[in-house]
Amino acid sequence: MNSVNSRHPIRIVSLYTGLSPELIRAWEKRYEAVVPTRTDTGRRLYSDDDIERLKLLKRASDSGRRIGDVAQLSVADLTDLVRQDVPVLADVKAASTDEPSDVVQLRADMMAAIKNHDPETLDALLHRGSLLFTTPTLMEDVVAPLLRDIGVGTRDGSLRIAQEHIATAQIRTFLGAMRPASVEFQEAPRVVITTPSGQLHELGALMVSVTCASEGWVPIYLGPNTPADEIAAAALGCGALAVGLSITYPADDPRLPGELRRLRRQLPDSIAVFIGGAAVRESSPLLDELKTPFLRSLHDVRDFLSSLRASTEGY
Ligand code: B12
Repeated sequence: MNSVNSRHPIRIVSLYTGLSPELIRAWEKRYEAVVPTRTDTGRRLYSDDDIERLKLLKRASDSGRRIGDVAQLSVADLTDLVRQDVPVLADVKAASTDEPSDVVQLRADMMAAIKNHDPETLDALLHRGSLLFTTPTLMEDVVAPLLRDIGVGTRDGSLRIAQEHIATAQIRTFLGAMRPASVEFQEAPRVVITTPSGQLHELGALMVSVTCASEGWVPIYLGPNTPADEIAAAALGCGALAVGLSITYPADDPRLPGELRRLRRQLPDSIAVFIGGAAVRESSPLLDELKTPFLRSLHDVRDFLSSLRASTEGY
């Protein structure tokens, strides 16, 4: 490796790749996936090639590859593998609902901790998840299904409200602490994230924030239940390129269409608005009217942000 070219500290690498610093260090320690040069004081410095390699490893891991199986492949072999995996993965997902056993086990352990009224163990398991999986996988395959199971549990009586509250509070704290990686990076594009007035469920919005940060954006998180005028003022005030909204419940709030229209009216066309969440339907005339794409999942957020970035940066 060319040491002159090794100039990126781990926080910046985390920003570019969407991998947490902990996961990058764990992949180095366990598999020597990428071994950076060190400064005289022992700080890690990564080259552009290292970043490229880590991005490919992340794609392979997102496709379900075990990192130990791919860590030693050359960049050319990794590129081929990642290309092959895209159609294969789509077929596998269409054909089967089987989940990897480590995901299922982690969720089961988390649910056991919740049933034991044990937020510390839940927190430790969430951190373990952040070392095992990339951010979108942790959100889509672990945290979101866990929250759905919690919702089912409180409905069928297998979980008490207090257990749901323990879980929600811990997950909220965990997600809130996952976002700072990009905040120091002044040139990164900004995205304002919130839920509109009347929408009190905020974990979807927090997951969108974490996903944006893992894609190299700086999320400006406003918390839940924000009036349209305030969202618009925040977006204009911080020079955001986009506003992301999460809508969970209620789906039929009569104030909501007016709020969304009011927001869109106050923003210039250069600021994109994207909306998602359990209460948003694909063929909604309101989305068409607002010229807002329907995004189903956090994976869609990633694709949306990269196309937005490409269109605004002209590459
Ligand atoms: C935690 C929780 C609460 C907490 C919220 C705390 C907080 N700080 O957010 C509290 C206790 C306050 C609460 C209150 C209530 N809740 Co509640 N709650 C939940 C629970 C368990 C999790 C919600 C959550 O955060 N889900 C996780 C998110 C991440 O899931 P999601 O919205 O599906 O998001 C996914 C996608 O949609 C997408 N996504 C989300 N946002 C976005 C945004 C973009 C841009 C994109 C692209 C994608 C995207 O990504 C996620 C991952 O795949 C759900 C159960 C469930 N099934 O979700 C019930 C649930 C949402 N609650 C429900 C209800 C009924 C209530 C109450 C009315 C209960 C009551 N009787 O008081 C109140 C209503 C409060 C109010 N006025 O709004 C119902 C809603 C039923 C419905 N849809 O009609 C649910 C589904 C539980 C159930 N009964 O099955 N709740």
